[in-house]
Amino acid sequence: MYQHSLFISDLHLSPQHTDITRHLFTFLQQQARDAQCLYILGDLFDYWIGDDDSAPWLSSIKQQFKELTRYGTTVYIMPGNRDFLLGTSFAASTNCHLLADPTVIQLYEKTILLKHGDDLCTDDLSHQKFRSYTHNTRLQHYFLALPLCTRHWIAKRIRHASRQRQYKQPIADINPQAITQALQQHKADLLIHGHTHKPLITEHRCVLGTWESQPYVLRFDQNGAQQIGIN
Ligand SMILES: [Mn+2]
Repeated sequence: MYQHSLFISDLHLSPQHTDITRHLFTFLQQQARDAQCLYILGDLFDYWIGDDDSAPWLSSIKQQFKELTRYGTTVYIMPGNRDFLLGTSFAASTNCHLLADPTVIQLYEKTILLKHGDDLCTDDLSHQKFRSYTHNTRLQHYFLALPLCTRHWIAKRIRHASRQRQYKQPIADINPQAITQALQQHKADLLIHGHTHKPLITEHRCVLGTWESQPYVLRFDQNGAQQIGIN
């Protein structure tokens, strides 16, 4: 079998949506095992309060990722705007590799820029302001020092406010100029990102879909990118 890579993002896993976790496990136990690499481009989790969260529902997820790596698939995880606190302990416990946003990879002689995508929504000023707080390492340090229950409480409050905001105003789209600039800056042929929940495959841009309605998997091989279903 020739080699290929798979890309997913925006699963928004949570203990409430067990159907998405079930789809993920099916995928990790089947198609993902045949791939050379699996790239998760942000928002695997609906929110992440720190790698020390030992909630029982997380242990089977970690186990499934670890199991996949035993089959020889290399798994890369990029934190998104929801799970930006995913860290090295999570990576170690799952045998996955953390990916910085942005990351540039080479696949089949193409230079591919990987991003979550939220920082390309430059028209959404309130998100960019919020992002500057969440990426402040000192604030992250203070947050992670709080007791788990307090962190849960804060994360739920933020999620609630964000959902109410999205109800009034859907997730902003990427600024087209920001895409061109990012491609030029990284001398990349193709940008693959998630976040907007508006799947798209074009010559220079692939947008991954959210798993909230149904699983979305992008396969990339020597023939280029295509969406595949899960069994
Ligand atoms: Mn996102």
